[in-house]
Amino acid sequence: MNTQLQCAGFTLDLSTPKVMGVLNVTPDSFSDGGRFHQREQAIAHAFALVEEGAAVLDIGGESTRPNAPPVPLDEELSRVIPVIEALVARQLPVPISIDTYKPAVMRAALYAGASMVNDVRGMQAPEAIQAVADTEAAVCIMHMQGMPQTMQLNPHYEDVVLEVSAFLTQQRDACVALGIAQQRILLDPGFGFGKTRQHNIALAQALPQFLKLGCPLLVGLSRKSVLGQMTGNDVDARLHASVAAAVISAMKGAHLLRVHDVKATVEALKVVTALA
Ligand code: YH5
Repeated sequence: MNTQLQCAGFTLDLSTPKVMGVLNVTPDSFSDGGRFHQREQAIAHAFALVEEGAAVLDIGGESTRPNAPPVPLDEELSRVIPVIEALVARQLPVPISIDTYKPAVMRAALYAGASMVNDVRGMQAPEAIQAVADTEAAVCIMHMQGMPQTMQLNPHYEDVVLEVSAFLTQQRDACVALGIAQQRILLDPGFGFGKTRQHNIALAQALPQFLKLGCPLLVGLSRKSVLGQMTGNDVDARLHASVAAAVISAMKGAHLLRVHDVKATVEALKVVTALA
C-alpha cells in the first residue's frame, strides 16, 4: 500500500504509525476569559501538541460527542477559521485537519490553509467531495450510523464489518470519481459512532481486513465510552486504556491514531515501531 498521504503542501509518511492530535475549539474545551483568550489558548495548545510529537492536528469547532447540540454555521466558522489562519501565519510545521461535515466550513478552512478534511459523515454531501476535489487536500472518510444526537440509542447491523467496509468503499469510489486521488484518502471505521461495545470490538478485530481497501487507516478510540465500559473509568481517567487502544490498533495496521493524549501515545508508538 501507498503509505505517503498527500495533504496539500505536506506529505505525511505513514510507513510507521503516527498521531493526529485533537484540538477542540469549542467554548467548553477552554476556561473562559473571552474569545480572544480562547483563541490564544488554542494556538498555544496546537504548538504544544506538535512539540509532543503530533504529525497532524485535527481542529474541530463542533463537538460530535453523543448528545452534543449542533452548532450554527457562522458560529463554527468563527471558532475555527481564525485559529487556522493564526497557525498558518505562525508556520505550524504539520498539516492541519478540519473536523467538520459542513462543505462551507471545509471550503473556508482549506482556503485558510488547512491540508486535510476529517468528515465524520463520510463525505455524504456531494458538495463536500467537490470542496476537497477543488484542492490538493487529503480527506478522512469516517463511517457513522445515524446522527450524533441519536446514534447510540439502538445501533444495529446485520454484519458490522461488512456494512462499514461497503460504506467506506462506496464513499472512497465517489471521491476518486470526482478527482480525489487514492493517495489523498484515509478511511476510518468510526469507533463509537452508532456502535455498541460489541460492534466496536468486532471492528477493532477486523482492522487487518480494512487494510485490504487499499487506503491508510485512521483510528479514533481515545477516551471513548467503549474504553469506559472496559475499565469502569470516567472520561478523565482513560489515559492508560487509550494508549493501549492506540498500541493494539497500530499493531493491527492502523496508520494514524486520533488522540487527545499526544505525548503518551507518541512514546508508546515509538516502542511499537521499534519492537513490533
Ligand atoms: C474518530 O473516531 N471521533 S469526536 C466521546 C468521548 C471521547 C471522545 C465519551 N472525531 C473521531 O473523540 N474523527 C471524533 O467520550 C473523529 N475518527 C475521526 N476521523 C469523538 C471523540 C470522543 C467522543
